[in-house]
Amino acid sequence: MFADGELLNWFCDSDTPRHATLFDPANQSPEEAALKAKIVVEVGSKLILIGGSTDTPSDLVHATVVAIKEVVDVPVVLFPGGAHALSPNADGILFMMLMNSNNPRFLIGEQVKGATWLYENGVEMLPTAYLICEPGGKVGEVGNATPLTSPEEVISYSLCAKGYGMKIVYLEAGSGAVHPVHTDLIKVAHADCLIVGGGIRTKEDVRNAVDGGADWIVTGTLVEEYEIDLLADKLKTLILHLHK
Ligand code: 1GP
Repeated sequence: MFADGELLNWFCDSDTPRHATLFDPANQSPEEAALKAKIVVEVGSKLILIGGSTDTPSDLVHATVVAIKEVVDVPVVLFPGGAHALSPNADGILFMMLMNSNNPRFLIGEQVKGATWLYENGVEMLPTAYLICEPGGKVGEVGNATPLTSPEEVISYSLCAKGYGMKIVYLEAGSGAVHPVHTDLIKVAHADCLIVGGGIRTKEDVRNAVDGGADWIVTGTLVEEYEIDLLADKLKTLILHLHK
């Protein structure tokens, strides 16, 4: 779909905020994920992210990527919990450093494990600073992160990411978080391309993130919670509020 290096340009180059849908392959069959992916793209989602907890095997991730790629015409990008949850058919990967982790495994360990495989399989790596913000949820616990709570911390971490040449910063409240990342944290982040996710459920949540400067809004739990017939309407409303 993209020549090498072009996915990053596409990812970062937009005048308007966009919506991404996250699927965790552990939470539904590849066929069900594909059915839902088709719908979310039809109502305006511009990117499919394929997540994966620390124990999701690569074959399930791969089957989900393959099934979804058959039915959508938007990029399908990995958003993995580690070097075990990869697929050569993905268009790219959020190649993340969980910068506020206290465990070297999430700072550099999993990345080193996966880098050669990704290079050899031509999966474009999108350099991404992954910052867990309060409340942080399960990913904060598993990733052994100290969630960011103050604008000063977000400024320091995002400038540090800039120094490393990372164009993408992902502010994460945690999947299913009780509340999304606070706007005060979003609006101070330094990033060419800012992703905000975790706990986004309402149009107000979407507006808060966009008004703070988000380029991408990610929702995951929502797609899993809604049955196929209600999903389109719910998501349509959220996507509409990206541009209000
Ligand atoms: C998690 O940001 C994503 O990594 C999505 O979060 O599941 O709460 O939508 P939700």
